[in-house]
Amino acid sequence: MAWWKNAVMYQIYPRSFQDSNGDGIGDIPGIISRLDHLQKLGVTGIWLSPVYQSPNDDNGYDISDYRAIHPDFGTMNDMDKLIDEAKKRDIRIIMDLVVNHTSDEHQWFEESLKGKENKYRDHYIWRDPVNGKEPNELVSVFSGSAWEFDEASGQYYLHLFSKKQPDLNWENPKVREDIYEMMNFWLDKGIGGFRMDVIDLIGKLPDQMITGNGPKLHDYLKEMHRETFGNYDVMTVGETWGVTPATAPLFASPERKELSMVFQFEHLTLDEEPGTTKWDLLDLDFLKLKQVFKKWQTELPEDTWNSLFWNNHDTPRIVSRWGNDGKHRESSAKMFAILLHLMKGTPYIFQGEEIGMVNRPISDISQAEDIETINIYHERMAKGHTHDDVMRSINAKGRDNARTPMQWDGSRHGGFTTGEPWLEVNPNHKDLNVAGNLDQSDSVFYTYQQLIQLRKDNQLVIKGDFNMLLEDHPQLFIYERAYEGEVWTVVANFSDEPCEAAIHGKEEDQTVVLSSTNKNSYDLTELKLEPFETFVVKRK
Ligand code: TEU
Ligand code: CA
Repeated sequence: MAWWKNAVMYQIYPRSFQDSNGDGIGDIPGIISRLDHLQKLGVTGIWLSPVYQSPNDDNGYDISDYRAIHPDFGTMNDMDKLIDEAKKRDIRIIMDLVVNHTSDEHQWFEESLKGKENKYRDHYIWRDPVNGKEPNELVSVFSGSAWEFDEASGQYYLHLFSKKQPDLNWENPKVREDIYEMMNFWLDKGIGGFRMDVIDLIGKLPDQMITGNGPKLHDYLKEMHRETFGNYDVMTVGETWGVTPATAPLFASPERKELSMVFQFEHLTLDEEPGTTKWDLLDLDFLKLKQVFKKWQTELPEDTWNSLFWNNHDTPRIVSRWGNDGKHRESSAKMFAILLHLMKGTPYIFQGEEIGMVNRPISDISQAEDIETINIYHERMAKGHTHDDVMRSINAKGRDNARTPMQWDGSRHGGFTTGEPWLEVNPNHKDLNVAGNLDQSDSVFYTYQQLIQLRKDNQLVIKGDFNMLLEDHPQLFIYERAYEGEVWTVVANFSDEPCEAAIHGKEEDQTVVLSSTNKNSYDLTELKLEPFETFVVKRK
């Protein structure tokens, strides 16, 4: 079986993981110094958010040199050492591949700007004005038009993200050739694969207002597989915001020879008003959440692998979002962990999730760092929203919530840096940190460690069938995994209220696999569950 089907991945946002030289910015030597933490947790792959040369307009997702390490993070020698030190601990490094766009400070774009005759002009997407204005209505994810006017040439260039992130023109075979050459440079270093940033956008046809899932998208991915990672024992995971169980096989069915798996986001869009943006807040519909997970666990073809995640560097911390970051912080953090890690697919842990880190609210936009947040604040204030209304949306969904520095111990700045951190460490680090988790035998950390070990020890977790129970129950999230005559029942009280229920007939030969409240027996005919209490029982 492919190694990545047995893997548990850990995402590192390098800027916020561990600073080693006191400049307040996380770096690669800092990551190397924390590999033993990851080995103790039991993860087998690290998805490393970008560490390449970048002006940091979008914190590294605006790359100006794909083959150079940003000096804030260290040197290429440090990068080679990280790959090597991780490998010694049976951990592979998955690089972040950001090829829908580059930075406007990339040499290709600097050439492209020199004029219509330049050989790099068509590395990007240039269009003439229409009636003296932007070529069409395409908008940027980071607010405003997706077209930026260039006085010198009298043309607009396309940027689906910030204006410092011009979109590459994937219809140009030279672009594809240059990208594949860069990918092979990294593959030859022995990396474990790629996470592919907004990869469903590379088939865009901007003149037809097509951005995601363009007609040539899969031709490009097949070509990429053939020209690069298909020749190595590596994994690839595509970030595909609009994917469904019907279209996921187009990316991830092995016979397609494209990707290993994709990130789907359907569960993480349930708390926004349909057809609007993440800033238009909606309470979570719990029954819809269960239906989305059931769909993704049961409707994918047998050969199409799934990814599993609650958090990443773009999303608010799940404990704050749908759990309880007050008195039930630990129990809700354990609930999310148990529910996700016993499902079918490769789980991804975002840094700090393993200790139940939570959002860090701000009161003024000057405390925000993320371009997306800053832009939406000004856009909404200009449209007449109140400060409190916009700050409520930002505190609920802003990306800085995920990016506050890792909380290693209760010392100043949480042990993240001896300097001044680039982004404030959550003040709760005094009581919420790795060191404290390691000293507490029933901590969130040990729940994650136990779940990762269960996955390693039980093929049922990898291969078992999935069946949801009590789908319409308003509080309980219950599913079963069955494999070779063994059945595991996972029961979660997905609420901050106690819950009483009968969910099964009397089972004699069941044993408790895991309990978030350390109980060693459960009577499924008369359950009395505490808020967020989650447990797993097995029977033959
Ligand atoms: O994210 C894709 C993306 O669109 C996110 O920005 C997300 O949709 C948005 O934050 C939700 O409001 C990828 C990277 O993960 C993200 O960090 C980058 O900013 C973006 O692409 C551009 O590279
Ligand atoms: Ca540093």
